[in-house]
Amino acid sequence: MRFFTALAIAASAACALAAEFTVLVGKDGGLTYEPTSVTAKVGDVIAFRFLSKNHTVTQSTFANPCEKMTTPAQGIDSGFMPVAPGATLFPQWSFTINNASAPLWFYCAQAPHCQRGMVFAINPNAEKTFDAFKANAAAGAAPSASGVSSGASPSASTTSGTTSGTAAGATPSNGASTVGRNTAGILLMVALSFVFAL
Ligand SMILES: *[C@@H]1O[C@H](CO)[C@@H](O)[C@H](O)[C@H]1NC(C)=O
Ligand SMILES: *[C@@H]1O[C@H](CO)[C@@H](O)[C@H](O)[C@H]1NC(C)=O
Ligand SMILES: [Cu+2]
Repeated sequence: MRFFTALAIAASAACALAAEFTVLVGKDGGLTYEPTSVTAKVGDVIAFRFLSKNHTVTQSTFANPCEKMTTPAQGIDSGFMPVAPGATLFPQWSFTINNASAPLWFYCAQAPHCQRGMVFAINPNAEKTFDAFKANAAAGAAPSASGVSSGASPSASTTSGTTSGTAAGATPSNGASTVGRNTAGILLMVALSFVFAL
């Protein structure tokens, strides 16, 4: 009983502190992620909203910006998210940060968007900066950095855009879903707290 109460409090606290970042993909038809990087902590959700064309959010390493990460683990990948011209519903894909110490690197796999600078970073640092990553992408250059494996540990997991915890992948949802999901999450936490407190 005491354990469950503590658990409920911890769950509520984690929930209250977790932030959600919304990243706009292809805003105004551009080859862009907006913002280009975020600083996130464990539990934060990074939600990508695909606004145009046919882009992806694909995890790479710092050293090889335009290639999907395969080691030390398979990178996560939204897959292609086509958006018809004039669409009013936009696909959304998100995942949760589970290690804020590891910078995470992403690009669009629709050639040649990555080489044109369509890259994104989570928690870049002084040693591995977003600008260096982007320059590397543009150059299509072979890696010069040595710390590949340390920066490339798989520290994000994919989840659907709902609180039901369905398997990884892309869950098309409309533009208003962010608010709905947050509200649902809070309600779920409140419900869990209640159950645990009993
Ligand atoms: C999106 O791009 C991929 C890769 O180029 C392609 O295979 C797919 O057919 C495209 N989807 C649409 C709907 O254009
Ligand atoms: C988090 O990432 C850092 C940097 O890559 C790594 O040293 C550390 O072991 C990771 N922690 C966990 C719990 O995976
Ligand atoms: Cu793209």
